[in-house]
This record gives sequence, C-alpha cells and structure tokens, in this order.
Amino acid sequence: MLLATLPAQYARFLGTDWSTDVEVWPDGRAKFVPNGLRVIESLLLQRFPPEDVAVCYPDQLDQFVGEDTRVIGIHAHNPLGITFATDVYAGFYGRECEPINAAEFRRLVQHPAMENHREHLRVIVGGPGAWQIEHKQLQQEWRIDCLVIGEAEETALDLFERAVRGEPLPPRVECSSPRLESIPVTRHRSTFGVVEITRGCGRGCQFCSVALRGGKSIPLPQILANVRHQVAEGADHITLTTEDLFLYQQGKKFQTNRRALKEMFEAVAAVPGIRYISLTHGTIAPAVVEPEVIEDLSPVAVGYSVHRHAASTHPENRYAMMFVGLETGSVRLFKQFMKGKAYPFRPEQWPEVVLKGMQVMNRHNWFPMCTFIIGLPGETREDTRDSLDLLFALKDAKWCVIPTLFVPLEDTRLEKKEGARIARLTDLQWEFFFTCWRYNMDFFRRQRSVQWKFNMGIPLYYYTLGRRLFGSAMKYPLFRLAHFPEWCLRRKLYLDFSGRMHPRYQVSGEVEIPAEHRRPELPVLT
Ligand code: B12
Ligand code: SF4
Repeated sequence: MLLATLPAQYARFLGTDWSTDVEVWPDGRAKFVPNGLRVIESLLLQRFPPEDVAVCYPDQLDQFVGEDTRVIGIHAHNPLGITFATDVYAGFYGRECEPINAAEFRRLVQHPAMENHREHLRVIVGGPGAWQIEHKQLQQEWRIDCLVIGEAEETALDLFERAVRGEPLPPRVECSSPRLESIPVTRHRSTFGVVEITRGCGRGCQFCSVALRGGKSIPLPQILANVRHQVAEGADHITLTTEDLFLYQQGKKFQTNRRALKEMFEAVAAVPGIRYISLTHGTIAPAVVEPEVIEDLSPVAVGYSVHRHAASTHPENRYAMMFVGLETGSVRLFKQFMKGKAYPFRPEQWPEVVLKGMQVMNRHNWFPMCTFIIGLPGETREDTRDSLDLLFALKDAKWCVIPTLFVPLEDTRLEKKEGARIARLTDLQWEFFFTCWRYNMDFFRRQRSVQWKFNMGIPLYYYTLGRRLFGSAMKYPLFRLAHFPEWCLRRKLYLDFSGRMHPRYQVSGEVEIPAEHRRPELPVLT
C-alpha cells in the first residue's frame, strides 16, 4: 500500500525493484492476483475451457497474447493513483510527480503484446479504480474498448462473449450490485489470500464508493471453499475481506452476530495449512456496543496475526490489525457526511465512541490502523481543531493513524465536490497531518540511529523543497515530526505536548446507547 504512494521517477532510488519481482507458475501464469480478478476468472471458467483463459502479470503478457487472443481484461485497483493517500504522498516530491501505480498501469495498457494484436482483440478494464480512467479522459488514448464500473458478476461474462464473437462493445458499462448467488467461488489464489466474507455496507457515508454496494454476507461453505482453494495453491495466510467485519451475518440494524462471526473465524483457522489470518476493515461502534465481540474473536484475530509489537501483551507479542475509518473529530462534519458510522450512538457521541472503542480494542491487543480525512467539503478551522482535540486524546493509544486528503470518488454523493489539495492545506491541517505521523513514528520506531537521520533530514527537506512547494504553513508541524522540543513549538502550534494541555475528551466508563436505538435483547453467545 505504501508502495502505491511513491513517485515513479524516484522509485529506483528507493529500492523498489522487488515490487515487480513476481511469482509465476512454470507455464507463466500468475500465482496470485487481486481477488476481484479471480472473481472474473471464475465467471469466465463457467463458460470457457480452462485452456482458453489465462491470468497473468504484465511481464508475462507476451507468453499469452497471440493470434488467437480475442479479449484482454484488466483489473484496475488504483490505475492513476488518484485515491486517498496515493497522490498526496507522491506530491511531497514535487507537483509533477506521478505515483508508481500510475506509471505501472500506463506501461501495462501500452504493452507491445497488446499493441501488436490490436486488430483482433478487445480490451476491457474493470475494478474498483476503473472510474479514474474515465475521470482523466484516458479511455480513448489508451484504446480501451469497454470500461466496466462497479461489481461485474452479472455483466462480465456477456461482455467477454460479445468480444470473443467480434461484436462491438459499449464504451462504458455501469453494473448494479449482483444477487448473492451470482458471486462465484474463486478457483485460484489471490494476493494476501484475500477471501471475501461480506460485500457492501449500509451505513451510507457520503464519501465512500462501497457504500452503494448492496450488503450481503458470503455463505460460510463458500468462504471455506475459497480458503481451501488458496491453501491448495500454497497460501498459509488468509485475509478476511469486508467493508465492515461486524456486518457478517448481521441482524437487524447492524446488530453484530457474535455467534456467526466466532464460528466463521474458528472454521477458517481450522482449515489445515492456515497459519495466519488478517483482517481488513471494521467500524468502531460495534466494539463499544458489545466489547465481548472483540474478546470472542481475539484468539483467532490476535493468535493468528502476522503482526508483532512489543506493546502487545500477547505471549508472542502478536496484535490484530484492522482498518478503521475514524475520518473526523468534528461532530458537525460527522453529522453531515457519515452519521451512520456511529449507529446506534448519536453523532454527538462520536468522540466518546472513538475513545471507548480504542480502549476496548487495545485491551485485547487490537491495534487498529485508522484513517482520518482532511479537507472534507466545507471544513472550517473549528472542525480541524475538533479533530486535533480528538487526536490529542488518543496520544497514548496503540494504533497507526493515516491522515488522507478528501478525494471526491466517482459514484459517491460527494463526487461533484472539490477535492482537498495538499498545496492548500492550512497550518492546522498540516499540524493534524504531521502529528499523526509523529505518533506513528514513535509507536513503530525500531532503530534510534535511523530516527536521528530522519530528524535531521526534515529541516533539510523543508528549506530545500518543502517551503517552495507548500509554503511556511507546514514548517512547525513538520518540525514536530522531526522531534523538535515541544517547548519551542508550543506557541506556534495548537496542540501542546509539553504537559500543560489537558485533553478535551477522556474515555468514559460507559457510552450510553440512546433510548430510541436500544435493542430489546442482544444475542447471547452460548
Ligand atoms: C483487498 C484490498 C486491497 C489489497 C489488494 C490485494 C488483493 N488481493 O486484492 C491491498 C492491501 C494490496 C490494497 C491496496 C490498495 N487499495 Co485496496 N482494497 C482492498 C479491498 C478491501 C477488497 C478488494 C476486494 O477483494 N473486493 C472484492 C472484489 C470482488 O471486488 P472488486 O475488487 O471491486 O472486483 C469487482 C469489480 O471491481 C469488478 N472487477 C474487478 N476486476 C475486474 C476486471 C475486469 C476485466 C472486469 C470486467 C471487472 C473487474 O468485478 C469484481 C466483482 O464484482 C477493497 C475494498 C472492497 N471491499 O472492495 C479496497 C479498495 C479497492 N482499495 C482501495 C485503495 C484506495 C487502495 C490503495 C490505493 C490504498 C493506498 N492508498 O495505498 C492501495 C493500492 C494498491 C495498489 N498497488 O494498487 C479503494 C479503492 C478506491 C477507489 N474506488 O478508487 C478500496 C475500494 C477501499 C476503499 N473503500 O477505499 N487493497
Ligand atoms: S462505514 Fe465504511 S464502508 Fe460503510 S459506508 Fe462508511 S466508509 Fe463506507
């Protein structure tokens, strides 16, 4: 993920050659690829014989594209690097820097193997980032016959068949959410052993592209079949993929189904050959509603985790990592753009929910990776201060915090809004940004010698490049990242870590669920 944020033109100086070092089977097929592509492959295998379908990396295209090839399907996760985080971090190296993702994708679509056989083949591009190509109006230049936007289970097969018959394709197809039974069992291994457990989310955050996907849970037998297919091809690591872990087999109104979750975790862990299990996303409110769910899942989530940290109390120092979107500390913005995230709590309770949820997770050795969005539409200085206050209250948490800039993703309710620009960040937003990274640096720092070099490099960066690119608003926040003593930053920054400032928020004993949202009875795990 960090790789995606590097600028292509400097990548070779940053030692990233390993990233194109791919693993292939003796015949040149890819050993593992993104799960979405495996789904498309499974659909094709329902209609075409296995010898007619090949899944490969760009470097092996020559081996598979020839006179008989009729269609090439490309998975686009982040083809132009214009999602959260990616272009922000590449921007630090200069305005014209293109993220490595974008350069690699261009190399792929302009591959000679495709150029040489253009006359008899069609190119179809799909995946979560396909919209970016349309957004940057590159479809024609890259000679992409059809862009597929959204979930393609009920659309892809028909398009590929039309391409094979040599029929013209629509330039753009927008898909709707498939029925559960249309999602096929995947036949081969995916990167990081990604196995979907749910799809969609009904919480309705206005900036989120998956919010519009219809919610469903993949049946346990299908999950286990997918896990076994991964293991059969050498995987010992499964990533349970979901927009929100706690939606798995959920009850009414986001009621967490502890029993089903525990059963699923244990069943996956029991598949012979599995050594590691990772999680993707989850919301924080369920951990506050029922802290027991974190306790129930910890033997697998922590016990099978690949991550280790000295701050973990697990006998082997393992900790569970899950992506949690906290997004803002401003109740005003929260109410406006993402109030469903806190349910069953009220938006006004968001800071309390975050602090309590973090306490529950940390207690069980879950160290979440949390995102915040800077520059949501209409964000005022007061809103940024609110986020800083929440960040301050989390200063002793065990976590990783990733500040991102607002990107108006296509197919979201905010798609027409203006995105945040790194060059226009205010001093407070810079403070938020670099305080997050200071936390991460301190929590994950391994070698002190490396830290010193980094600290000294920061002023150098500021005076040679940073100041010119982003102005003086970044200066003192950046110096905090470089561990300048807090007493000399106190008067320049909003947060004061010198010990004189008291957090505006504190963890409460219990966060009360509003009466109107209380459920008659929560399920009891027997
Ligand atoms: C797993 C995952 C990863 C893994 C990928 C490994 C893997 N094996 O897939 C890792 C951790 C590497 C990763 C990294 C990143 N990810 Co990611 N990732 C996901 C996640 C959680 C699940 C993907 C998945 O399997 N979904 C289920 C499958 C079935 O859905 P799908 O991939 O969309 O595929 C469907 C369609 O897109 C389409 N389709 C897919 N491929 C093709 C190909 C053709 C030819 C056709 C016709 C159709 C088609 O059909 C499929 C079936 O419906 C999603 C969130 C989500 N739940 O989708 C985010 C998500 C896709 N990632 C996202 C982002 C932003 C990133 C990063 C850029 C993060 C970063 N800033 O660093 C990086 C980029 C990585 C890179 N190098 O390009 C965003 C994309 C936002 C956007 N719309 O542009 C998402 C949506 C998360 C989010 N809500 O923000 N990611
Ligand atoms: S809770 Fe997460 S997945 Fe669901 S709509 Fe909000 S941001 Fe999207």
